[in-house]
Amino acid sequence: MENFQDEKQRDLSKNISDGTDQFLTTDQGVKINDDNNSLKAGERGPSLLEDFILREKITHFDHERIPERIVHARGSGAHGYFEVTNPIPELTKAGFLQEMGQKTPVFVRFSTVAGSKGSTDLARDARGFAVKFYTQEGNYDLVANNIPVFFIQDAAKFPDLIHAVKPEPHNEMPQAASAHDTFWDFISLMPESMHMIMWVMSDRAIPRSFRMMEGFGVHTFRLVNAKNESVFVKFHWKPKLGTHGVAWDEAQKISGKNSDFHKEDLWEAIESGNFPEWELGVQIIPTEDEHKYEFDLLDPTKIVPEELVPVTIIGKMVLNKNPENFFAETEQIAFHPGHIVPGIDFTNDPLLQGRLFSYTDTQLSRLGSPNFHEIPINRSIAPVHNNQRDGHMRQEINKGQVSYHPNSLGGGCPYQAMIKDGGFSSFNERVDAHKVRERSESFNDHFGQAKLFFNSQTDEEKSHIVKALRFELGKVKSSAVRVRVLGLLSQVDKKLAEKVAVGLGEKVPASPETPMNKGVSPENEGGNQEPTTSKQSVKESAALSMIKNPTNSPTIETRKVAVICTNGVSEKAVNNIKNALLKEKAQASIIAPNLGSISTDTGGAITADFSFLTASSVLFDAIYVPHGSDLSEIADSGEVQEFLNDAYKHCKVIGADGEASKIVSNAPFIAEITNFDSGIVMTSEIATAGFAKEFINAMKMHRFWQREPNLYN
Ligand code: HDD
Repeated sequence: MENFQDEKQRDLSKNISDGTDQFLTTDQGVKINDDNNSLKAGERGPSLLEDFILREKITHFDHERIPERIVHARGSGAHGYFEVTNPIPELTKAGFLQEMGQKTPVFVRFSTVAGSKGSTDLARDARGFAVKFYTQEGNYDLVANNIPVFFIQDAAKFPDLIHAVKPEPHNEMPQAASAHDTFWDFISLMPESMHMIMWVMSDRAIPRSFRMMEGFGVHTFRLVNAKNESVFVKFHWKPKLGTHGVAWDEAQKISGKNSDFHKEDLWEAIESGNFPEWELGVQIIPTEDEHKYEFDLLDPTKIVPEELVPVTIIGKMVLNKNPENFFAETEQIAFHPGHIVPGIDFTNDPLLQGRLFSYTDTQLSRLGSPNFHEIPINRSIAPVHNNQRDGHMRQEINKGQVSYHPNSLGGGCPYQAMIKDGGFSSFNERVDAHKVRERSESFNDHFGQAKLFFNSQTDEEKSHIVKALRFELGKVKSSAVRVRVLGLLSQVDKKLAEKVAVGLGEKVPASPETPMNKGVSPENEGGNQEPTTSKQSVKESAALSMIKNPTNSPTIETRKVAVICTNGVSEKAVNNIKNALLKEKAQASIIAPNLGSISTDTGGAITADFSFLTASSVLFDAIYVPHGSDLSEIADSGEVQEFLNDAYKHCKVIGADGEASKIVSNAPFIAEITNFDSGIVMTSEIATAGFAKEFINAMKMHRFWQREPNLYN
């Protein structure tokens, strides 16, 4: 079909309702004459039951809420398209991956995991990265996270994991936080979680933006080609803007200043035409290599290091349209790892197998009916015909006498599709085994890749992990739990455990306490579940570090700079930086003591975007104080000091030129700094191109983490 990219928008347009220039009506289409007063017996009398307008309005209101998702309740969504840049027909028959330049509409929902719908975007947490591809062969969902591994190996533990991380049941605290006893109690007894723990304690768990996150399908899936040959595959999304995080202190402050920080960032980027973009990569593992590695491909707590199997880019995804309506689209979208199309198939990963049950099941209580596939955002673009019938809120009007197969009365319709006609057939993997409630011994290495991850981090990143663990475990009241976790950490890296222990005032146990000799289920009679650490064939992997990540290209596209201005500011200096930033597709916002206009040195006026009351350093990537801005005019408030102080503390670029450079250098805490790093850009000259260039080059470094004391040293 021509321009298939827009097919989902055409499909959705059938349901879009626009009240512009229309009368207000009841749900039955009756025009309403008075929407302000209920019907009463006399103007001061009681309301009348017969007031169908009042009853309808209030009844609808009373039932507006639906249950939030049990996990991933808080999300932000966007429309876009996926484009093939490197077709792989030799590997898969999936129709949407066959031709160069082929475009498929998508809807993406990003989410936090643990928090409620109204919680903060900046919680320390994994992020959901779920993509629905509306392909011509039906919907394909890649229900991914921004972390390539998971806490647990078997879906049987998922309810326990989520119960442990959610607010504690007796007092419903804390919200959107893993820093509490039940979470760490569970983790301390689940050595298999150690690899994922390393990731969630890293800055991956506090992204700068959804647009600056990687995405991972986690499980090993299968691709199947037209000859019914299969390979294993791991999916990767690589963001065009690089993978970046914020500082933990900053994350906590953002949560107070703007808990919609990520939601707003995504929305504004799309509204301003800065369409977020990711490449889709695949790691292909031939079937014969299934047992080649020191880890099991079916174990979702393991990655396949890129050094062993490189990532091949096959396409890109661009998000170019915000939803019309949050509830109708972002809230009602229903993802499911079981929504696959011919050419893609599952593996026996026990976590994936359990997910295949859970997702449809949860929609039944969340969306209330097996007809959730008919909701516009969930509706397939490919035609849907089957003998599923009726149920709450059924939209489709199925014609005819028959609703069963096989039938003769309906001419055998709808009929089954041959494989050559695109009929789905599962990959005919041979399975010959005893029924057992056991875990494979090949899943026992719980520390090898946790070590690999930790060893792949820079010193600054290791220090952040120490700090995160000190924070998280520092909130845990039970000393026994803290010590058990230290025992597990010591299996990953002894020094890491010791450094964390210092912050907790605890001692690392000489030998790990409970779980080491017992495994996941001590009572289990079958199988050896003794945790092990396999020798890793890859010792370090740059792709695991956000700082060393080879895909991070130096760009400041869409980054935000706070330009601090007071009356008398140099117009030339402001325009110099604004224009230079614009060329790099970054943005400058004017922050002033008050909203309204500021007079410039040339008698002109600049409009303030924010006042100090409505802005904060944590909402920006860098700060610039232009020549002519007289901070002493506003210094009393302490707000400017806080602005600069936070920017420094969060390792951001601070720039000032002309007279402002003297004022900033003399600011109390900056005056104490003995060694300026290249993130502090000061010059006594005014508005030079060289200054703007230096400022922008510093911003391209993202952060100057070396400013912080290193807790791992
Ligand atoms: Fe899940 C939602 C990702 C394991 C059960 N999951 C959900 C979403 C994402 C993931 C991104 C939000 C989708 C949306 O935006 O609507 N989940 C994952 C990943 C996992 C994973 C990457 C491990 C590799 N999940 C997992 C397990 C189970 C579930 C093991 C259950 C056995 N997940 C659910 C769920 C949710 C869900 C309860 C809640 C809302 C929903 O499905 O639609 O069924």
